[in-house]
Amino acid sequence: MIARYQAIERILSHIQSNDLVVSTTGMISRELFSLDDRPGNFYMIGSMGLASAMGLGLAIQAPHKRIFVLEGDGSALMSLGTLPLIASEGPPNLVHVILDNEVYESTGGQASISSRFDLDQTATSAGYPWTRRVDGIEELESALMEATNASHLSLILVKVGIAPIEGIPRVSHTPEEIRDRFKTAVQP
Ligand SMILES: Cc1ncc(C[n+]2csc(CCOP(=O)(O)OP(=O)(O)O)c2C)c(N)n1
Ligand SMILES: [Mg+2]
Repeated sequence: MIARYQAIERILSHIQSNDLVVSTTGMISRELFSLDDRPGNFYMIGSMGLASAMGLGLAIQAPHKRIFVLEGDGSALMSLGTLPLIASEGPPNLVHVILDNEVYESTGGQASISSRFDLDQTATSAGYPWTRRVDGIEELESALMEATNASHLSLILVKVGIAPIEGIPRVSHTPEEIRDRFKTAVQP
C-alpha cells in the first residue's frame, strides 16, 4: 500500500509552477508543506471539510489555472454534499484527490467509515465524469497522467496506508500569510 507522503510526492511531480493546490486540515497539509512549500499552496488550517468547496470556487473563478484539491477520507465524508455541487458545475480545471487511509489519522487514527463506503462510486453517482480508485503507485501515476491531460473534471481516490511521520513540522505560516501569498499566486 502507498504511504500518503509518497502519494503526495507523486502528485506533486505532476503539479506545475502555476497550478494551485488546496490541502485539507491536518497531516496532509503538513506533508505538503514539508515536501514543497510554495505560495500556490493553500493550507486549510482548522476548517476540516472545506478544501473541496474552496477548490470549486477557485476553479470557477480562476479558469486559467489548474486546481488540485488534496483531502482525506474524513474531510471528504464531512462534506459529501459538495460532491454533487462540484459535479454539476463540472469545472474542467479541477483535479480532486482523496487520500483515503480509512481513519482520521491527524487526530489519533480513529476509524472513519470509508472502508465500508465507496467514495469514488459516490462521486460517480454525484455526476463526476471521470473517477479512478487506485491502490498502487503505478496506478496512481497513470491516473494522474490521464487526469492532468484531460479537459474534464476528475477525481482520484487513492487508498493509502497509515504511516505517521515522526516530528513532521506544522505549517509555519500564519493564516494571513497563507492567504496573502496565495492571492498573488491566483493572479494570471
Ligand atoms: C470542523 C472540524 N472538525 C474536526 C477537526 C479536527 N480534525 C482535524 S484533522 C482531522 C482528521 C482528518 O481526517 P482525514 O481528512 O481523513 O485526514 P487524515 O488525518 O486521515 O489524513 C480532524 C478530526 C477540525 N479541524 N475541524
Ligand atoms: Mg483519513
